[in-house]
Amino acid sequence: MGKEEWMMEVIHPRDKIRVRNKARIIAKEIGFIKEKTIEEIVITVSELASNLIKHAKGGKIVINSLEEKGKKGIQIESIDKGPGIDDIELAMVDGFSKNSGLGFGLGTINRLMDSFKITSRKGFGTHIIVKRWIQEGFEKEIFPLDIGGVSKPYPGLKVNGDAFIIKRWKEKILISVIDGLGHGPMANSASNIALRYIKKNFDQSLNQIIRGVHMACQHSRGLVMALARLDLINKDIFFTGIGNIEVRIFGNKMQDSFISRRGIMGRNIPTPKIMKHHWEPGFIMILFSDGIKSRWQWKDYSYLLDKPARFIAYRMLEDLARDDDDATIVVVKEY
Ligand SMILES: [Mn+2]
Repeated sequence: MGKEEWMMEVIHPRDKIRVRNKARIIAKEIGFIKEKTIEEIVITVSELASNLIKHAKGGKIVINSLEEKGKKGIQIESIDKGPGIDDIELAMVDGFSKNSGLGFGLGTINRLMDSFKITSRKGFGTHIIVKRWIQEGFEKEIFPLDIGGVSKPYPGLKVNGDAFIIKRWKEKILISVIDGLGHGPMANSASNIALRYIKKNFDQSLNQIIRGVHMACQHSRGLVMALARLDLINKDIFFTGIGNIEVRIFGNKMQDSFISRRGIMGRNIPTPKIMKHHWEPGFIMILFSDGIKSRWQWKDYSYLLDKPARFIAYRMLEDLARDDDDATIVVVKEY
């Protein structure tokens, strides 16, 4: 299988640059042509390397070329003897925002690759194997959307009162941005209740989710939240929300902005209003909490349109995060 194995120890942040560059070269040698695919392979390697540095005090990245029934592909392995992963299922939730905020979820790597295998034993380390094939025989999605978000806590704090979740299933995607009132541990525990509820009940109606989270967080400090459900077959977006999470859509010479009805989930909420929007080609949709300054224009960021959604979100967060709140931004665009 593995024709030309390449291995590197990854310990120091500078090693990341070397594995990124090497991954790009190997991907091209194997025959990957599409810049977008190569970029996704580089992102995957880069994130695996970051995880090794951050969570395992280093480890190994192994890259192999694959050949199977005339198909060619790349295999990337990450091997460490670190502390292992407590809750693989939780770590795999696509877009699950950890308290550390800027960590790329394993769910994202899972989505970028054709196959993903992880074994982890607490105290013994983690082994991840991912594969990506050239010219996959099927489209992974009916309507390929690139969705990425970042969230960071109030400057200087370790826990984040904001959170976001991106859940894909069948031909649907649910996105939620959550802001626990204030910041710090109480805000964090409020938004965790919402995350847990949504993780379990992502396929309920938007109304049911609002009501369910409202009930679930009665004894918390309270939170505000926005939900967007994308229907990938009809290309429709449905929104709802309570409180000031803003959703903006930019298209060719158009712009729309949605602000949810006032209220605090867990305390007092009005009947949620569901809004619908049809997704037109070239749209970009941005959801953000009030830790992001609201006075910005897409034209100042439109030069980033070709970059991955998460990269755009990261850039905007860097630019626009207020210094007195948790901040979250999620970007939705077409591939
Ligand atoms: Mn806030």
